[in-house]
Amino acid sequence: MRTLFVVLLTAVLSLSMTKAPTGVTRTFDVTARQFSYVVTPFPFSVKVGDTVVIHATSSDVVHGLAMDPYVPDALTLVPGETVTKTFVADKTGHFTFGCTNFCGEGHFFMADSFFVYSPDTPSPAIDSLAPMSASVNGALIAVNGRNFARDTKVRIADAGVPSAFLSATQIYAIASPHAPGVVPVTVINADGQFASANFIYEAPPAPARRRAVRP
Ligand SMILES: [Cu+2]
Repeated sequence: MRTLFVVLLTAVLSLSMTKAPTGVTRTFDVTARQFSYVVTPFPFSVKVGDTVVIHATSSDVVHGLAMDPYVPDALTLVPGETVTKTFVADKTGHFTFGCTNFCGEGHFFMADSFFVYSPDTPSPAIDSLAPMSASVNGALIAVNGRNFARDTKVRIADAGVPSAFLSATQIYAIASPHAPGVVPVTVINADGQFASANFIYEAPPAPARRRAVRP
């Protein structure tokens, strides 16, 4: 009994000295195509200690995927097949992954980024958008919030947009023309932490119908 207790105590002590796993699992789909990767959900970033599950495939030719140190043995991505890789993101940083299977003339530029952030670094937050909606022609939007930085990037409707950093609490971004609907506005800091808010593209008013005039 005492031995068991000592073993348990040792286990607890050694756990507390390493980066405690968060117990959170984050799953991402990665699709390779000539000559880039599409990652959903985006951004491809997790908190240190999270377990990461990648389901990877290709939509055209055979590609590869390797990332130091998390995917040391390159995955081979064959169209129509999905490979799964699971790891614990136990180091913070910005990690580059790239194609390891020659896939055409853009092969050597086929790379993307993965971020592991520390919960000790302040996360960006969005408090409001002004305006909160616009016509389908787009608009200049003030994104009001906290912990923005000069290298904070803005995405609207899942595409990067031009933006101007004014202060830690305000960034201007350009919402380009878009079909009517609700789209996410996402701010992403350099360490991969992000925040989103909804923006509305309003449908143009329906042409006024003539009312039947009763005699
Ligand atoms: Cu490739």
